[in-house]
Amino acid sequence: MKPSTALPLPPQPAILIDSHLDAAQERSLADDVLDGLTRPFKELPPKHFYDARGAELFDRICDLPEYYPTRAERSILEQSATELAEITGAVELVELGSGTAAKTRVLLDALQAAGTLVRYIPVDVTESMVRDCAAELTSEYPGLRVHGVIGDFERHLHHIPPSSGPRIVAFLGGTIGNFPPGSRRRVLREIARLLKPGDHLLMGTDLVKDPDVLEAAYDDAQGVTAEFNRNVLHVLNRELQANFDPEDFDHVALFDRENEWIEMRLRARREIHSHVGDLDLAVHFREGEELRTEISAKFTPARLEGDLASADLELVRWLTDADGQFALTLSRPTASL
Ligand code: AVJ
Repeated sequence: MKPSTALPLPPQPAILIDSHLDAAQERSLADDVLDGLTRPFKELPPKHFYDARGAELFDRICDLPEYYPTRAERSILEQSATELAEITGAVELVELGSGTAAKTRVLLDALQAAGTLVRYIPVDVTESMVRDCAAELTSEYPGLRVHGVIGDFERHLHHIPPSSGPRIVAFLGGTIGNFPPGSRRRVLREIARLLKPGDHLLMGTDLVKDPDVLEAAYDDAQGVTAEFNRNVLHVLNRELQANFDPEDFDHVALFDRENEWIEMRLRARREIHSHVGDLDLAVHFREGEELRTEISAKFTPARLEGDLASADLELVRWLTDADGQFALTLSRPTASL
């Protein structure tokens, strides 16, 4: 072989991590509490479930017999990963809300086998998750570069590094369903801005089905989801010096048939006078009064196509599991006229 005359390039570090968490993140909890707990119908956004304990409870939910979405989505990925790698030819995978990246490995394996994989870009608010998965994946996939972004996908998408070739942006698990319809379209439009021609969005969404099946998935027999729901009160107690007794609240999960979404609520078992220390805020619950903690929208193909179209995305593949419970969609920027 002819000796190269080019100067050796500085070695690319296998792992890069950017953190965008700052005081503004704590501010967001305080603002959401101030806003949400003083409304006529009390409400908190679901993103505050996920402290270390909440993330662990969510992992346990994923293993529950009643909670089918995780298993269904994984089975679709296992079925289709090779085809997805072929269609996209992706050199990099951006994953929004990457968590433990458990299902991600199925995709990385397929991209690795196709010989295109260069870089993985996990985006998550939980710093330890991003760092641990970067360390694990660089050792499991020799040559893989990981550029982790510690941040909130509602606020920090513009910090995602520019693409270095065909990219898949993955938004798995059905998390898009946490946004009510208007915000959902705004979030999708922002995500679509990460895509250039030739890039793809791979998104998981739970599907409309028998309400009994849906309600059981959010109200399991072991009470893990109830604990997950009450965890938001533990977060308020710790982060904002509140004095809620989580056991004063019942877990409620119901399917809203008109809106086709699951709602989780915490219902006061008795009249409650509590206090949020850091905000010097008095919070009153009547007996039976409810705090809405999550909506989880369930989709039909038509709803999903409408949402994608509003973000100038067109469907490339609609993939479901054998029981038709969950959908994984591959879409791409609509070719401009
Ligand atoms: C992580 C938002 C997809 O909505 O199914 C699980 C969260 N809440 N059980 C969902 C959740 C209750 C989950 N997502």
